[in-house]
Amino acid sequence: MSKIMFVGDVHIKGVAPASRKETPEQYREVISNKIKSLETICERDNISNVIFLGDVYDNNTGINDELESDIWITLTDMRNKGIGIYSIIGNHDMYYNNEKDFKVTRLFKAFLGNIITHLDDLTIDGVHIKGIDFGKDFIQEETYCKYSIMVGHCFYENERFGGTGNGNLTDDKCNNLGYSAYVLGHDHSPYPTIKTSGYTIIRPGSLTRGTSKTCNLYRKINVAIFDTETLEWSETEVPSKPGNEVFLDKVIYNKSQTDDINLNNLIDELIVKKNPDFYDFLDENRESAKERFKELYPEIENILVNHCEALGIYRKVDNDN
Ligand SMILES: [Mn+2]
Repeated sequence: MSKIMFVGDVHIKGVAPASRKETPEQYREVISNKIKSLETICERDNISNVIFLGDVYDNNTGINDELESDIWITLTDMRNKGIGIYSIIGNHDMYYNNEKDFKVTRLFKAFLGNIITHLDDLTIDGVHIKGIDFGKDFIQEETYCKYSIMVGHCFYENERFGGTGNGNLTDDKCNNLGYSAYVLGHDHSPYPTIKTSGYTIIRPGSLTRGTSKTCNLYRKINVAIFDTETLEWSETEVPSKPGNEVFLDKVIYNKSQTDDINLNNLIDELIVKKNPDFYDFLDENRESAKERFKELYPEIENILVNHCEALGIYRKVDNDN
């Protein structure tokens, strides 16, 4: 019998998100140390498998080679100690959500190099675990294991903020699919465990804090732990600095001003209608928006772009080469 750790979006990238204080070098150290913390927790708590919930990498923003090597060193060390490392594919593990080019991504190389195993079907101590990559059809549970877990990269009951189709798991779908538990990445906010008579929903939240939205200012970083013997879920904290030490002061200090921006209206106009020209709009209005929002602007653009990307709306890129 053993314990399995589930880790939310890591978003490995070469530079800090706009809202954070760190220099690129410092931020890379933060990420590298987070992965090392996972190793420490696995050893301390006798955890034999780690499953990433997708968006291990943030391919769109650029990754530093040295950082990637540091992470591979830690993950290889874990594998050498007998710890299994698995992941599904998130939208940011691809370039601009483009499945066709998955072969050039960091996660593909990690799969190929046997650093991370692509999670498809896995059975540990009689517990069936099914991985569903971003955007793929959910697959009905058909094994007769004592407990079954679907691992997905999608929202849960979040139609209001753009979760549609395979991007949104609903209670109806959970009932029909028939798993004992659903563990989801993609949504970076952590949520309390939801337990119905039929199933359990686990959303640990992202391992890194990309935006200084209120929940990130105050939250702790957790990973979810499943015990294959007791079939119980728990949370374990991953060491992190308090929000006010990692986010830029001006962002925190001016927090109340961001309330005036009315993101809901912006989102209604720009995103729910799935305006394909969102990025044109952003580019055309950047200068006037900077004048209006001053030093808050990078954070605002960050939130909007993250939101669009979470919904699968990406900046068009030239695919000539
Ligand atoms: Mn995602």
